[in-house]
Amino acid sequence: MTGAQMIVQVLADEGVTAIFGYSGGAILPTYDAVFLYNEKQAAERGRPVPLIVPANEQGAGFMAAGYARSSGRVGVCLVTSGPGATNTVTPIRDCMADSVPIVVICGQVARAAIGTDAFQEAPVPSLMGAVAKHIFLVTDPAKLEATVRTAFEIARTGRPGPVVVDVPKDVQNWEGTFTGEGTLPIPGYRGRMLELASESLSPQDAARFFEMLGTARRPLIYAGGGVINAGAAEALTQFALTYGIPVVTTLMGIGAFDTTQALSLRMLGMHGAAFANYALDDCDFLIAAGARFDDRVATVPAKFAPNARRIAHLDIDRAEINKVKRVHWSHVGALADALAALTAYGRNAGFKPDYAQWHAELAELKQRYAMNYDRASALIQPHYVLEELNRRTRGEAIVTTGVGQHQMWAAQYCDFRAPRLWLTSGSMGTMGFGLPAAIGAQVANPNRLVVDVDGDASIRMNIGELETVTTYDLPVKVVVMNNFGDGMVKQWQKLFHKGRLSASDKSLHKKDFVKAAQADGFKHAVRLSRKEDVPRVIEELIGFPGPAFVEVLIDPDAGVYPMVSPGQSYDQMITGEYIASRRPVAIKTPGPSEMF
Ligand SMILES: Cc1ncc(C[n+]2csc(CCOP(=O)(O)OP(=O)(O)O)c2C)c(N)n1
Ligand SMILES: [Mg+2]
Repeated sequence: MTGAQMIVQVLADEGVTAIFGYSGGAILPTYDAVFLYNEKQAAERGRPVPLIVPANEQGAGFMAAGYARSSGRVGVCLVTSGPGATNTVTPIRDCMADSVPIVVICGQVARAAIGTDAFQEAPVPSLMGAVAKHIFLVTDPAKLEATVRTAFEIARTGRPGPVVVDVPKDVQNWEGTFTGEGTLPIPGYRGRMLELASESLSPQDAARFFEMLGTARRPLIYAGGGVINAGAAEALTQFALTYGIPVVTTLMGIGAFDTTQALSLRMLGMHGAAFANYALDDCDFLIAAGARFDDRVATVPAKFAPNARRIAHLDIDRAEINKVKRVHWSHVGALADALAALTAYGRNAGFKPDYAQWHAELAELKQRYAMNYDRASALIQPHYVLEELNRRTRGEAIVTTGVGQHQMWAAQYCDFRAPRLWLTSGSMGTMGFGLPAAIGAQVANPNRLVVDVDGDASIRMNIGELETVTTYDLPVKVVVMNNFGDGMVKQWQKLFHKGRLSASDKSLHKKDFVKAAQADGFKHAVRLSRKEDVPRVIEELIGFPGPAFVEVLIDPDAGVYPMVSPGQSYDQMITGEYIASRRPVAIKTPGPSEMF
């Protein structure tokens, strides 16, 4: 086999069902090998591995990410050297920051040309080394097969993340024997993984945990994306339901616990529900699971969970323990096992807490500080559109987003009954994520409803991928919330820059989104501009049997509330005009060091 054929065979052996990528000189041998592999599969009625070609490699990276986030399987991206590779830097960093497993295979110039500023040469190892979980430059062709296999192992194990394999063109053209097995010796990493696997929660640790839980009156689970990545949503749900412990999630943790459950308090943080943030303020025992106290949640670590006498933290990554907030109990290891062990320990010990008082307090918080918006407005409020969408999807659709206000409204107003349905760029907050992520998710889940709730500015970033949707006839539904600009930026400018809308207003921009979608082959592309049409237009969008697009002209001044400003504590949360507040607060302008 050639090196290129070995790469493709390992991808097939790893169960890869789609490759997202764009060809070019330095990766031509591997694209040819994909062609030959698929031709053979077709002839033998085997399983071809379809290639999905984006408009831009950034799109391919986010497609691989959408595939991985929605399925839990490793996404694969195949690109050429130089500009092909550098176009994937943003999705690679995005995957790293949100712990998403992808493998990116880049062509590289031939070994002899490396370092000569050859045509389409880029220093991929040093560029990607700074943003990926791991990077391999394959200089010894005899190690190519094992390297690609090892890339998958590293991407999916421990805290998942992106792995890059940089393969010089002459290594792809090299011929050798495919062994069908074997990985690289990576004793340090593998040793840590073995150690993690052996770290089961001891009865002593469980006993200490239940001592704390036993004295708590207001326990609260704070669940992050790690719960989803670890496949621990079911174990978390069992744990919460067994003892009646309410759950708040981070943006990344949405779906780790069914948002329609009575014990769900939805999302906390900068734009979390007021009742979630107040519950966090009130809790006396905080149980953090697969969450990392990031600055959009623990804005001021010292004032985060001020009444929690104890904090427990479960995570796969030891580096997260005590990183931001000092905790009193921690467990590093596989989350599902640890949560199941806690559930079992308490059951065996006959632990039957009574949190009725806490539940009553929370029910009141939920009612008094419920999400709300300007329902009487003649303009289309984005929240209303999302409520109508949610009525039809019933928490079972995959929803992707861009970044900005529309992302936060979707997080606040859509239900998610299971993990891996809510796909958003959390840590990096990358505009342009929504559309390609929806494509990847639809490829991984051909029979699911996939909706991209996007912003007018975010979708512009990867708008070329509209054509990718129709090229592959993917029934993705796109909802663009058009507020004629960078709404989230405008919101900050109104709050903190005296309303000077520097470079964020797009009301004079000329794009006709409907025509753009039509030009890219959408058979269903409409503009929604009247409030009374919202239910019908959403119904028609969801019901359309193929790619469908709607541009919604929303109230350009709609704001995202609640909002915890940088440098503020949860009790200083601004809830806006339509959500009640425990104590109405004047807006404080953050100092320069606190911005973003
Ligand atoms: C690639 C990238 N560039 C810049 C930003 C900074 N930013 C955050 S939100 C936002 C505005 C997004 O506008 P839009 O997509 O229309 O969403 P809206 O807030 O209007 O709903 C910007 C510019 C970003 N998050 N990502
Ligand atoms: Mg906008």
